[in-house]
Amino acid sequence: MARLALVEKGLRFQRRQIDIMDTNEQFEPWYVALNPRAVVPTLQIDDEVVTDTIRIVNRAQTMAGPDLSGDETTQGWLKDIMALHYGVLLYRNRLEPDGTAPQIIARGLFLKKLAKDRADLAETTKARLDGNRRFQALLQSPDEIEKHLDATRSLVDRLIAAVNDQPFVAGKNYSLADCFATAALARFTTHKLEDWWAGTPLEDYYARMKARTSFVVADVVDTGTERDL
Ligand SMILES: N[C@@H](CCC(=O)N[C@@H](CS)C(=O)NCC(=O)O)C(=O)O
Repeated sequence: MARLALVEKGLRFQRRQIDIMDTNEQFEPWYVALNPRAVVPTLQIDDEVVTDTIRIVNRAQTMAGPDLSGDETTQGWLKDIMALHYGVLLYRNRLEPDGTAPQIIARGLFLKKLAKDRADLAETTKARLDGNRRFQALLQSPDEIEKHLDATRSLVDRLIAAVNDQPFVAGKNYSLADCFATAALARFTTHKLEDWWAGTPLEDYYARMKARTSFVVADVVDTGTERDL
């Protein structure tokens, strides 16, 4: 989402990939100094450090380049698309019969060790361990999983309605809402959910977004596994 906004804005930037899967680079002291919650993404502009995707894209929007502000619905779209539980989509098909996910359990063990080894990260690791426990409980509840799937599907339905009578999600012009919608649709495609919008105006919309140079330049992927994201 952030990369798409920077590319669509025509900004030159240096990309630094943080490996949050294998080496857990997000907890390296140099990165935590930039992003105290130890999450991606982070944008640095000279001495200014911006964290949180919505803040990053809005900051990018203030810079020179095309106006990506869209209409009065843009900020609502950013919030709603960001609020979906992407982890549920990723792990719901990888559960053991008892509803546990090996990757989430391994993550819990990693975080416990990190909490022991890195007193400097006490607050961060505590919040993450709580989140990990909540996530494990959620994945063991089919009703909860269904609730998040329903929320995702409702958002897709709202996107279908939005692009039914206008070319872009937030009006006549390409906006930040399209950066978010494109990245979300790419993720849903990775999880093989394209049937949700097949034969609707959103199919044509996503094809148009994929045909934009930014899709390739920002390295948006809609196939493969989470390691390819
Ligand atoms: N709403 C935050 C979410 C940040 C976030 O949770 N990032 C995830 C990846 S999508 C992350 O860095 N996770 C690292 C980890 O789980 O340790 C934002 O937009 O910046």
